[in-house]
Amino acid sequence: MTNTYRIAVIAGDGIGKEVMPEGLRALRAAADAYGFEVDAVEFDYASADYYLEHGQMLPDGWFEELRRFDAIFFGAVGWPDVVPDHVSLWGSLLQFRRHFDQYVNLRPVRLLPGITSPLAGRKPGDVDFYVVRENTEGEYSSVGGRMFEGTDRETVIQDTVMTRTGVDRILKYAFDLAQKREKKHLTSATKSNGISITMPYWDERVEAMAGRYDDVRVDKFHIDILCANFVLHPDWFDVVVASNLFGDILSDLGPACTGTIGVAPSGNINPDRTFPSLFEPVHGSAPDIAGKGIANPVGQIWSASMMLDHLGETEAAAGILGAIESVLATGGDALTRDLGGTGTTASLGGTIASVIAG
Ligand code: GGG
Repeated sequence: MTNTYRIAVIAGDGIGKEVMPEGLRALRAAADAYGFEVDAVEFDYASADYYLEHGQMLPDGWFEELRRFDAIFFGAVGWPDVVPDHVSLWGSLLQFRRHFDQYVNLRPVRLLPGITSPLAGRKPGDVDFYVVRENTEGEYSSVGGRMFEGTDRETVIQDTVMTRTGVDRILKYAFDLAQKREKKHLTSATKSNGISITMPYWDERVEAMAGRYDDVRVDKFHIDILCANFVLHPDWFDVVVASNLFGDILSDLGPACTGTIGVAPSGNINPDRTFPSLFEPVHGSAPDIAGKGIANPVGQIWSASMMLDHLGETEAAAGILGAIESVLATGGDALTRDLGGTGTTASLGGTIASVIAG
């Protein structure tokens, strides 16, 4: 019997609307080539256009509507000329992550063939690691407030929230991942000298978890020197686990060190599968290049590969990644400008889809 996957498609804002058609083209090419079906339903919410019309980012019934899907395929959110960035993010993507308990944000960092790393002398294979970002709490809390607004005593407070359940479950995911990999090496990021309550707590939980994984080598770094080491020694890393904010920063820095953030994918994963997981490129809506048709679609296409892997279509997932690698390695006119080519979003997406089709 042929498997059919129900996918909720939300392109969002800016270049999300341009890279999403290429993600779908790759997904459909993989479905034809590997023998499964995709039932993709597109939604216009989680976008500035929807906000302009409705005064909110999501309709009231979004949770019941989206929970019935096997996965959510997402583009990008943010159009600050229309909606302040914190309103659009908290009104959409962060609701999905929290209500669907997508507590793992898994972000591969890999130097792909054909891409010149800005780091001298690095070649594919030298840089191949995962950032595992805590995705439901931490610094991304809405706990806090403003007082004495408009006076000299104006005061602004925002708390970081770490729960034992929240910290332990992301550490367990990261340790399990490290244990499955060849290097079996886990790096934990904190800033426990300066942030003296939550970050030492994270370190304590790392120590406790490490006791259950004798075969995993553990390093702990402060975030500042860790950023320096991403640039100086990206080959040191295997699985890097970090809080919500630090993980977000590291997962932009990592792909930048591998040439372009345009290729970076991510999975917002609910490992317990109680709700759908969400797959999206790491990049945002990029208002500076939106509407020009030049955005790199690889992050969206690679996210389709991660989504299929999560759904159990591992051959198709590998097929998409293989097609990305072979097109990038061959180079040529189809590549977008950030990859040194002269191509468009559609030319690169079309070339990758035709390789997937075989
Ligand atoms: N496709 C990812 C996206 O739209 N990101 C917008 C953004 O600012 N995200 C912040 C975050 O991932 O925490």
